[in-house]
Amino acid sequence: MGRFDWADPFLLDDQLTDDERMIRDTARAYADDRLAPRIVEAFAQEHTDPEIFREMGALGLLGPTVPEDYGGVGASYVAYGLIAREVERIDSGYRSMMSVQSSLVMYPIHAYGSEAQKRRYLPRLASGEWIGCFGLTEPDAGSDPGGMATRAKAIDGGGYAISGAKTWISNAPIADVFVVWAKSDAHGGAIRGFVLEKGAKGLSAPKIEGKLSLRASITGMIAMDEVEVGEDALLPHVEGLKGPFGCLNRARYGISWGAMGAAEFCFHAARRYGLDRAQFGRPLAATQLFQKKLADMETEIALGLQASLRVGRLMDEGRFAPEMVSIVKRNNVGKALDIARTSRDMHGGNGISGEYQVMRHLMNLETVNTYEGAHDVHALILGRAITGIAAF
Ligand code: TGC
Ligand code: FAD
Repeated sequence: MGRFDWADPFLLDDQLTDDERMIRDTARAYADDRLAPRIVEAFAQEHTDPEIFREMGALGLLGPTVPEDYGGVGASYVAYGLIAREVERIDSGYRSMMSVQSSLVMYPIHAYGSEAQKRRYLPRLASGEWIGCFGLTEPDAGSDPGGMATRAKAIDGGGYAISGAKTWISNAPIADVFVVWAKSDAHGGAIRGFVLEKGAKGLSAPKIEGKLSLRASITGMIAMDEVEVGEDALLPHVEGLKGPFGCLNRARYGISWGAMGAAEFCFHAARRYGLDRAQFGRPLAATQLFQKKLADMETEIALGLQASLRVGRLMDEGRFAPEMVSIVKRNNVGKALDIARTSRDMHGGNGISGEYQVMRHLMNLETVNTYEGAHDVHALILGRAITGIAAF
C-alpha cells in the first residue's frame, strides 16, 4: 500500500528531477522568507518593490530556461512552472512580475532576437538589473490583438518611428526595456516586435492607479509618439502574431502552475482555519460540508498540478501544442478562483480581512482569469480545435 499525503496526493514531488526539486526549494525558501513578510503591506499600499527583481535575479529565478551563456540557468519548463507555483503561493502580482520578465521579455529576445540583442539585454534582465515589459494589448485591441493600431513607419536613412498606445501593461512604469508589437509599414503591415529602451524620445509609461486586484504588481500604459529607433531595435527572426503568441504560450503555461500555488494557499488556509475554529461545540473541520469543500479543493489542485506537469514535460520535449496550454491555463485559473472564493467563505467574517489573505488571492485571480487570454477566449481556442470552426 502506498502512503497518502493530503498536501501532495499524487506524490508530485517524486515525479521531479533533483535539479527541479532544488530550484523549487530555492523558490519556496525565497518566497517564504522574503516575499511573504512584505505582501500584506505591499498590497494594502499598492506598492511594487523593484528590488524584488534583483533578489529573484540573484537566485536564478528570472528567465531560468534561458541558457547559461546568456545569464539563465538552462532549467526545464517544469522548473519554471515550479517557480511560478511557489511565487504565486504568496501573490499573483509577484508571479506576474517574474513571468513577464521571463516569458514575455527574455523569451522573445532569446527566440527572435539578434546575437547583439541577446548579449545586450539577456544578462541584465536575468540579473534583475533591468526590468522588462511586454506591450501587446491596446485600448481597442485586447482579446483581438490582430486589431492593434500601433504602427512602425520606416524612416529615411534606416530605422523606424513607432506611434501608438498600449494599455494594461505589467511592469511598464518601472521598465527599462519595452518589447512592443506593432504593424510595420516596411514589412507590408505585418506585426513585428521591437525592443525599446527607457528614455527614448516620445516614449512614456504612466501608471494605472487604483487597481483592486494585483496591487503589488505595477501596471501602466505605454504611450509612443514617433519613437525613433534604429534597425537594431527590430526583432529580426519573427513576423506575424505567432511572435507574441509564442511568448504567451510560455507565460500561460507558467500561470497554470502559479494559479495552483494560489489555490494551495487558500486550501491550506481553509483547512487550518477549520481545525482551529469551533462552532456548535466542535471544530468547523468536523462538519461534513467543511470536509466536502476541502476534498473538492484537494482534488482540483491535484488534477491541475498533474496536468501542468504533463504539459511542462511535453514542452521540454518540444511536443506541446498551444491548445494544451489553453486547457491548463483556463481550467487551473478557473478552479483556483472557485477555491479562493470558497476558502473566503469558509473563513467567515475573518475571510474579508487582509490578515487572512484569502480575499487578496481571490481579488488577484480575477485578473489572472482575464489576462493572457480571457477564460472564455481559451474556450474558443479549444472550440476551434474541436470543431474546426473559429467562433471568436
Ligand atoms: P490566428 O489566426 O488564430 O493566428 C494568427 C497567427 O498566429 C499563430 N498562432 C500561434 N502561434 C503560436 N502559438 C499560439 N498559441 C498561436 N495562436 C495562433 C497562427 O498559427 C497564425 O500564424 P500564421 O503564420 O498563419 O500567421 O489569430 P487570431 O487573430 O484569430 O487569434 C485569435 C485568438 C483568440 C487565438 C488570439 O487573438 C488570442 O489568444 N487572444 C488573447 C489575447 C491575449 O492573450 N493577450 C495577452 C496579452 S499579454 C498579457 O496579458 C500579459 S499579462 C502577464 C502577467 O502580468 O503575468
Ligand atoms: P476584451 O477583449 O474586451 O474582453 C471583454 C470580455 O469579452 C471578456 O470576458 C472576454 O472573454 C469576452 N470576449 C472577448 N471576445 C469575445 C468573443 N469573440 N466571444 C465571446 N466573448 C468574448 N497585456 C499586455 O499586452 N501586457 C501585459 O503585461 C498585460 N498585463 C496585464 C495586467 C493586468 C493587471 C491586466 C488586468 C491586464 C493585463 N494585460 C496585459 C491585458 C490583458 O491581456 C487583457 O486585459 C486581456 O487580453 C483581455 O482584453 P480586454 O481587457 O481588452 O477585454
